[in-house]
This record gives sequence, C-alpha cells and structure tokens, in this order.
Amino acid sequence: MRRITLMQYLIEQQRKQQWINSDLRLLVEVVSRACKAISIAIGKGALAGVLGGAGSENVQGEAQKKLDVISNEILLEANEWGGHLAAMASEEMDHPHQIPHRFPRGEFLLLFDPLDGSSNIDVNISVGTIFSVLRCPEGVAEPDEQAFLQPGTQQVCAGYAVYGPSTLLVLTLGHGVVCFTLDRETGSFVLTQEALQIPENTREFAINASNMRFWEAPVRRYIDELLAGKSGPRGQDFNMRWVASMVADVHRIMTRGGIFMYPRDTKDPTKAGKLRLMYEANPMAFIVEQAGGAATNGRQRILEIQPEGLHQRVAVILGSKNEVERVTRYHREMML
Ligand code: P6P
Repeated sequence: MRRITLMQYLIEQQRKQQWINSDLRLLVEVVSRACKAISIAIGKGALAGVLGGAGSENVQGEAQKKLDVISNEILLEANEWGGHLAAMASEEMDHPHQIPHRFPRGEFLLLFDPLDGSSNIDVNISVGTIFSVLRCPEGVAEPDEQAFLQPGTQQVCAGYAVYGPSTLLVLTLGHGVVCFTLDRETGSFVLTQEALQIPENTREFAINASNMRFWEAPVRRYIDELLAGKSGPRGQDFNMRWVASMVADVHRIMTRGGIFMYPRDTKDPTKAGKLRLMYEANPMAFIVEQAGGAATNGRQRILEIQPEGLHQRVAVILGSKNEVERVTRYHREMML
C-alpha cells in the first residue's frame, strides 16, 4: 500500500474526488493534530500527573477524569481559530461552544466525545476520541443546540482515534472507511488500511453481561442462543469480548467483525440506553455502515433517529450486518 500521510490523502480526495473542500480538509487535519496531542498526554500517564479524577462532573452527572477535561480543552483550542467551524459540542459541555467573535466562522458543526472510555484510563486500557461533522443550517449565525439536532444521515464526516498499543485514526468522508497509524517519529498519521470492510457474519459478541437481568426479551433471547453454542439453535460456538471502551470494541469489529450491543435496559427505565446518540452512536453508525456493517437501536436505523436533545442516549446494536439484522428482527417479532 502507498505510504501516504493523512494530509496527502486529504489533498488527493479534494483534488480528484471533490468529496471534501478546503474547510473540511482543515477540520480533519486539525482534529487529527488534536488527537496526536491527546495521545501524547495519555502516554505520559502518571508521569505527567494527569491520571485520576478532575474533581468535577460533566453534564451526564459522571465524574470527570483530568484527561477528560484536558482532551476537551485540546479539541476546543485546536479548532476554534481555523474559520472552518460554526460551533462545537462535546460530551463534556452542557451547551454548544460558540466560536469566539475574534475568529472567522465556517459552515461545519463539530461534535465529539473527547475521551471515550475514560474510566479505563487509570487502569491503562485503550481509550479513544470520537468525532462527528454536520453542516450548520443555512442562515444560522449563532448555532444553538437546535442547530445540532440533525439525524445521523446528515453527517459529512466521522471518525475516531483509538489510543492503544498504536494510535490509530479511522475516518469516513461518506465514501468508505480508511485507517491511519501514527508514526511517532515523524508525527504523521500514515495510511495503513483502505476500504475497511466488516464481515457480514461473526462468531464474536460484545455486551456487558452484568446487565443481563435488566435486558428486554429480544436481547435475552439473542444472547441465550449465542451462549447455547453448538448444541443450541445457532449450531455453533461464539466468543465474547467487552473492553468497556466503545472505541476499542468498535475498532475490533471494524478489523475482524463482531456485534457490539449496549441495549436499552430496565435498570433505569427513563434512559433509552447508556450511549449518546450525537457524538458516540451516530459517528460510529456512519463508520460501520460505510464499512458494510449495520447499526440500529433494536427498532430502527440509528442514523435515521431524529434527535431531540444534544445529550440524548440511545440503545446501540452495531457491527456484522447479518447479526444486527437478526437482533433487530427479534425486536420486531417480540416487542409488539
Ligand atoms: P459499562 C465508556 O464509559 C462508555 O461510554 C463506552 O465507551 C463503553 O462501551 C461503555 O460506556 C461501557 O459501559 O456499563 O460496561 O461500563
């Protein structure tokens, strides 16, 4: 494969395919640079005194880690000067972040989970950054929350960085999925995989099984069948993985297939799920579908959900197409 950098790849996409314009190219470059800075901050760990709690809570009422706050600041500072954005929204902020009036504004809205899986940081397990790009609605000069509430089908770009044994950047511009690996010596993201494809079948599932007693019947049926293995209705054995970092679990599925499930459960009936639609489920659903996979909430395609709130939660079932379709069919059959 050609060893080209992210910048070269983006310039080729702009020149040959007109899939992106200069502002979107700048956005991806700036976000990738922020992910490099986050990767460096994480890599220092205890040596830089960045582990542990920040002593604050985010809008979700979750205790923030120092690196949650640091990663959020890195993404805000990296993006606000470029003139490519109309506003930003983050898991770590109650309301959208307006671009300071001293900077020009652009056509795009950037949403992100700056450090997904941060509860794993202090135990040195892979974490990641997830981002999603929408267009700001025409004529909206001061984008408020309403400007962001667009279904996932409106995304023009989405990606994630996974901070693991190597730091990877996985990206879609709506025409397939590519993967870049951070070359720490040159500081460049280098193209290492083109046209990622998720196998339509799999024998590996990812779910937090400690919630089993709270699951709805279709999920219970599906998982029981997998656990029954060869002697059960599926006629084969399955394997389970659960990293508890969505980015790590999804990247495994992008690489070798699988099904990831964080279903709605009755533990807190007021919540439609644990994961957030706008900056976790939508970008991941876009990427997974672009790689030939599927993503639903058990009842409908995630990308077609009309958002009602910036931080709304959603059930997530995504990955190998034939397994996602089976779980979704069980919901249709059993949840009248
Ligand atoms: P649980 C991390 O907190 C996260 O938002 C996702 O990255 C991950 O898939 C999920 O929650 C893990 O949830 O309940 O297993 O800790």
